[in-house]
Amino acid sequence: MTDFFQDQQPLQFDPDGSDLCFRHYNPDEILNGKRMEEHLRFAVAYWHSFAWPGGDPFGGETFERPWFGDTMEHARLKADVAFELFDILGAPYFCWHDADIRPEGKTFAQSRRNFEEIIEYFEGKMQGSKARLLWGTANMFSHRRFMSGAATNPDPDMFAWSAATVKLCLDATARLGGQNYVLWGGREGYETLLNTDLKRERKQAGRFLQMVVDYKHKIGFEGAILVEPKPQEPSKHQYDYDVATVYGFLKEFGLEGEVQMNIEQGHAILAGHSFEHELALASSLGILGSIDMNRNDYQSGWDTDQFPNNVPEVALAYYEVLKAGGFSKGGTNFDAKLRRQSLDPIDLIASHAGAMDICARGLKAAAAMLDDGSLESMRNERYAGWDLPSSQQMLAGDLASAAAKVDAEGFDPQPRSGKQEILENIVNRFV
Ligand code: XLS
Ligand code: NI
Ligand code: NI
Repeated sequence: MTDFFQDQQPLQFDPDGSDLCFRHYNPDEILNGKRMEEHLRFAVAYWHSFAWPGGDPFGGETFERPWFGDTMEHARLKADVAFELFDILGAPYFCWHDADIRPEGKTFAQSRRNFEEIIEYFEGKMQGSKARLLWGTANMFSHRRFMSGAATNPDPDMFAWSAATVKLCLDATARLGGQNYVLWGGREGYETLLNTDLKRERKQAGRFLQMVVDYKHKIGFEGAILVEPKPQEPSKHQYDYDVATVYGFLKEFGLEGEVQMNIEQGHAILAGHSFEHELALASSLGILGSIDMNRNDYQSGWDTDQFPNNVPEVALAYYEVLKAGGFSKGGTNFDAKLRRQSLDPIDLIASHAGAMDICARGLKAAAAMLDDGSLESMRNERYAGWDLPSSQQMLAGDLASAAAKVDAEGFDPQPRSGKQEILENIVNRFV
């Protein structure tokens, strides 16, 4: 036991309780036949909560954590505190990058030894905790060696380095029983087209992902491989721009049945979409895997990674998740960080607890909307004409036979209301 959280006891569900408790998140409450904990599958993100020092483009570290430093002792202390937070929150999952959990070595071999030692330490910690691994991933964007990309690097040696890194992280994810493995290509993009060969870089990225999928099958990893789209930041342009773009890429490389999406709220906003747009599209394409829950500041235009606090937005997101049948391997990862003035250990607990409550409220609203059925019945009614056998015949036929319909006597399609305001009023009854 460390003294970081000063004996803070696990948070309880208590709708009328004091400051530190859950008022809405009741893991055991049944919604649509499933416990709330199993619907939401919350994960704590190691990088924001334990590795991020509180810097911004104008200033450095504000957090002075006792585990900041580059020794294995620091890394173990970090893990001790992390598991204490998972237990205080009752978080069923956590997520990491290799670079969050181990000190960087002087060589690849040294980094690998550090990493494997920590993975073993995690195995021990997981025996005494209910926290499981939602996903692992490789940080192939922070170190300067990745500045020109990982798999898309103009230097083939960096492709090899990236292959070794992902292999290591995928092996560790499998060893810890991870539910998914995520690839987010922070540097897989360009800063200027003047030095970039788009055709080569796309092919390298496609081959790399095929190799990752082959390796997953080779080692018998049962988790899902997820790509996380983002349009820009840190690169000026990132290749995995949004769900639609990634789907086209997966099709080109024959991976659409193998790879799903990890969709992040803030990235959807950066791409000019709503979160529910990205979720609905992924669900309609059969590639909805998992979500990174956070929010951006709508005025600032970059990935501010704040904890969620908008119930109506979160409700519409979970509505799409529920309609898609809920998460199977995926979950709700808080890819969110404290504000840099939030220095106290209690801020780390309160931020997650509040976010878990917001998600619980959103999920309850979503389940109630689905249960009520008005939205779905109005949507179905709007398309009812397409359920007629003659309409389906038209779809199966050719252009000339579709065109022939208009020759029937009195054929005169009438516009009908889209009922947007009525639908919005319905949503507002639930959120
Ligand atoms: C950054 C991404 C990153 C991924 C994991 O914007 O959200 O944190 O989720 O590499
Ligand atoms: Ni992000
Ligand atoms: Ni993310």
